[in-house]
Amino acid sequence: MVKIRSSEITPEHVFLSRREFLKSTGLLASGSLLLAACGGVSVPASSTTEDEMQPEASGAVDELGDSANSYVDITNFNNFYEFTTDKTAVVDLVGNFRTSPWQVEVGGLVHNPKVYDIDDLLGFVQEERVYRLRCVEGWSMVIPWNGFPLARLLEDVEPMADAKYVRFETLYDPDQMPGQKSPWYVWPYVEGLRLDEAMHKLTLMATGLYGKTLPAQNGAPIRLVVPWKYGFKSIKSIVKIDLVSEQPTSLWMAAAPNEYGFYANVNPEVPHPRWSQATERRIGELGRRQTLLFNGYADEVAPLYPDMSPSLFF
Ligand SMILES: Nc1nc2c(c(=O)[nH]1)N[C@H]1C(S)=C(S)[C@@H](COP(=O)(O)O)O[C@H]1N2
Ligand SMILES: [Mo]
Repeated sequence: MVKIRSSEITPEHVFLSRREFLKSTGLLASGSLLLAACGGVSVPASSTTEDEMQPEASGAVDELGDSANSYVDITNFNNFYEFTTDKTAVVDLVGNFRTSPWQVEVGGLVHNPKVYDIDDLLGFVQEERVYRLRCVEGWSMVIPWNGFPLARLLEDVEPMADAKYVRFETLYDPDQMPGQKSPWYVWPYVEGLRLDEAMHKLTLMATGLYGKTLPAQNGAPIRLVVPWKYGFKSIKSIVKIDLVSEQPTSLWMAAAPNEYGFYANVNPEVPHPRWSQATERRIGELGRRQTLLFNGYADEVAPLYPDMSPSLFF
């Protein structure tokens, strides 16, 4: 598995720990140096060999020609704060997570509210989508998901005319998800999309990866994938989906409103308040690559955003 020095990644949660520390030491103003110091620094040799980095299903590439990350990479380096904020330890904590039975309740402003068993959702025609995932922390992967367009599910429940947004909720079960005992966040994890974003053909409900059942650490049994937005929008282990008239408040908006907004569309020219978004570290690669507008999906999604207002990019 690819070893990543923690100094190369700025965790989304540092504002709750390191930030308080920096404030108290008067170092906050130079906080951006934390990441800047990592750029261009050579990466020490690790035990990873080229062989280990080959994707498991050979030939999985995204539409830009980039190879998929390996199954090992994708399942051993995760953000799933319900378990832990330590990306390399999530995999060790999900062993007893129960993903069956599982139901997803879809309601709110719809004509046809329904409670779906996971098997009902696996009954939607499943496709493979090889997508880039760009975390706001500055790392990325290419992941071959299996799943179905969220649009199919929304069509099934028939949104009402006044439904403007979709609100998603992760399971709340602190006994199974020890991270939910952390007082720093308002649980459960919540995310949201505008209805037209949710209906977009790229917006996926993922139920698997590499043709296998979705691993718990990647959001089993079903999670959202919105490839042109920062990874935190792609909410895991969903139990509830509501069509609503007002813009939902996500977990990250509530935790740090000055750092995380509703849209979170990827834009290399709009820095996070504490670090640049111009480049990213593709897991498994040395050095950094340029981040692309809308994470490389501008041709598909630009029509959603005719005004390109700054509020779309944080
Ligand atoms: N419920 C929930 N969903 C979540 C997260 C989380 O902590 N909890 N982390 C998000 C973040 S920050 C990222 S980058 C992606 C990571 O997905 P992966 O672990 O499958 O690569 O999941 C997102 N979805
Ligand atoms: Mo992330």
